[in-house]
Amino acid sequence: MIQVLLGDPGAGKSSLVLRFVKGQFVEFQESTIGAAFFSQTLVVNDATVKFEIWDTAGQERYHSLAPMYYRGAAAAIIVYDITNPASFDRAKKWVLELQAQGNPNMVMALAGNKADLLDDRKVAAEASV
Ligand SMILES: Nc1nc2c(ncn2[C@@H]2O[C@H](COP(=O)(O)OP(=O)(O)OP(=O)(O)O)[C@@H](O)[C@H]2O)c(=O)[nH]1
Ligand SMILES: [Mg+2]
Repeated sequence: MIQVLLGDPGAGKSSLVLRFVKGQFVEFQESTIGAAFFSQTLVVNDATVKFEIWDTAGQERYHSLAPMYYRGAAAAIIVYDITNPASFDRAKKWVLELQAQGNPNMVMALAGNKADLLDDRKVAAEASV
C-alpha cells in the first residue's frame, strides 16, 4: 500500500515515519529535501501489509512535486502541529487540493501532531477542516 505524508514544514512528518519504521525519535530532525521513501511490513489481522511511504518535504518550494507522490497513493496522512495554527490552515489547503486533484478512492487522515505539547495547544481538538 502506497501512502503519502503531507503537511507544513516542521509539523513532524519525518518524525512520525521514523517512529513508525525505526521506533526512533530525534530532537533535531533535518528538514526533508524533495521527498524521502520508507517501507515497513506489518502483520495486521493475519494479513501481511507492506507500507510504502512517501515522506514529502513541507517547504513551499517543493509544493509542485507533491502530485507525483500523492497521485499513486492509496492513503494520505495530512499532518499539522497542534501548537501552530498556520500548520492547521495549511492542512485544510492540502485537503482541498487532494479532493480536487487526488485519486477519488484515496483515504485521507488528518493527524494533529506534537500531542506531548498539550499545554501549548493552539488548535482546538474540535476544530474542523
Ligand atoms: N515535542 C515534539 N516535537 C516534535 C514532535 N514531532 C516532531 N517534533 C519536532 O519537530 C521538528 C520538525 O519535525 P520533522 O519531522 O522534521 O517535520 P517535517 O514535517 O518532516 O518537516 P519538513 O521535512 O520540513 O516538511 C523536529 O525538531 C522534531 O524533533 C512531537 O510529537 N513532539
Ligand atoms: Mg520532513
